[in-house]
Amino acid sequence: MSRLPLADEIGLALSTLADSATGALNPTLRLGVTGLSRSGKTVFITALVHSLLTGSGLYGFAPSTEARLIGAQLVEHPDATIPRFAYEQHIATLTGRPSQWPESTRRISQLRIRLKFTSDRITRKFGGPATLNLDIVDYPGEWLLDLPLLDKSFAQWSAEALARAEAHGSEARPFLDVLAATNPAADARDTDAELLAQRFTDYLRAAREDGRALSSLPPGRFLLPGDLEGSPALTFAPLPSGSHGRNSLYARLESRYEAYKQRIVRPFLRDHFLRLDRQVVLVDVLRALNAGPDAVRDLETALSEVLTAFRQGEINPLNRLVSRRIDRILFAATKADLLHNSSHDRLEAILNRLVASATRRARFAGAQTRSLAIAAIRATREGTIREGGDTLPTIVGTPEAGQRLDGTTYDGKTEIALFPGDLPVDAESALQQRQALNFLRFTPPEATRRSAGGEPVFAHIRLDRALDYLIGDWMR
Ligand SMILES: Nc1nc2c(ncn2[C@@H]2O[C@H](COP(=O)(O)OP(=O)(O)OP(=O)(O)O)[C@@H](O)[C@H]2O)c(=O)[nH]1
Ligand SMILES: [Mg+2]
Repeated sequence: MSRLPLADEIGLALSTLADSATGALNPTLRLGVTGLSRSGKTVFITALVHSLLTGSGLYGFAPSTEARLIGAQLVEHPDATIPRFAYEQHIATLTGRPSQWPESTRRISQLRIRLKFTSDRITRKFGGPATLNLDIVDYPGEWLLDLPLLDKSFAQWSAEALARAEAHGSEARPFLDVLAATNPAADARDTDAELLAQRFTDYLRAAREDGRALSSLPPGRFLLPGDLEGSPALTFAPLPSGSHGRNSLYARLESRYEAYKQRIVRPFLRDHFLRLDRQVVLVDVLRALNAGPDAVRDLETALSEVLTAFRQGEINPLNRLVSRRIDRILFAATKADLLHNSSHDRLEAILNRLVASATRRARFAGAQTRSLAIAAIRATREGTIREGGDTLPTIVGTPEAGQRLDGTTYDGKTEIALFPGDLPVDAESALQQRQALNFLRFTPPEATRRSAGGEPVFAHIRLDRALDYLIGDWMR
């Protein structure tokens, strides 16, 4: 991956030094939470913050079990230019009547939570409570898929993108047809650029929506444009290379591609990614298994591409000296509550298999990694049913309106117990499985349990362990 220009490097170095100067008194840990669209980022962060604020359900989080966690509080984030993670709004949605899942989010956002605790280090034990600022940054995994573009010229990226479009066939056809009728060497006209970009974006969207390609098609902002919708930096498309003049359509799109890299991708790298200390990558393995082997393969490619980003620190020697560096990565398979706990080990094994090459890279770059099957908020509970002479493990919950199983369409109000099926014992055969599995989506639970402070309590699976791995050692 390419280096930052020197001015950027120095700027980053200075700001990192400034961070660590104030950091001696109030250490700040920056935790990145990422994952492809709908992987569970918003629910994960909301549940994590909620359990820290209410001190509930944290049995596997050492500072809590050792009674060293004194309290947690949301505080103003020093960076006033980044949207705040809408924690209160998400909690209100989840605890409303009826309770609902939070809305899909499309932008980066962050939140600072200040944790007070007693250190168990002998050197600090008598020095009064310690403080840790935990900055949680929620950003789309699709943005990570853009980082490899920094190393690619327009010609290289175009060649790859066009080859992929040809292979995708029908979804790409309208784009390829417009492209065939376009002369890249002709004088540039905005209307041509807009039409090409529009068809190209439609194709990326279609490729994702049919469930086969979950992800691996940059540029990421074409699918999640946010405020940039319609701006020139997002109005380009791949073109076949050939001879062309300075005023040609080719030259125009090439310069927009470069603008996309410089104005969108690089600032994300510099201002966000390179400042993280820890990273959690959420993976919706079950959705990929639902969609079948093509989606699984696509997810695997996307994950290893996402993870090339984590080599950044290794490649850039100046960064290694002065900037923070991600030293722990947690891979979490989300929504484990859609399975009975007897299948959780298998889910972890499949996740391990999916992130194997990514893990090797990350470890090579000096980061520790771990994989966990989690549910940030359990939408189901476990039970058993008797069928014939057998007792089958079940999950009990309310499928979302419109979910279908064996010819029944659910209304979003009826609770059912179902045997969700087992994942295959062997991860490899789960990934090769021809027949798609069918995991239903469930409505969020009504939060009926209350903490000592009267706050709603959500059940979860291993959210506390995830937290312990991600921040526990900073609270020793
Ligand atoms: N059963 C169950 N479903 C979950 C859980 N977490 C998330 N979901 C489901 O997954 C959906 C997406 O979760 P979000 O947290 O919004 O995912 P996201 O990654 O923030 O999605 P975008 O903002 O669209 O990128 C939710 O609407 C729920 O249907 C969980 O712990 N258990
Ligand atoms: Mg979200």
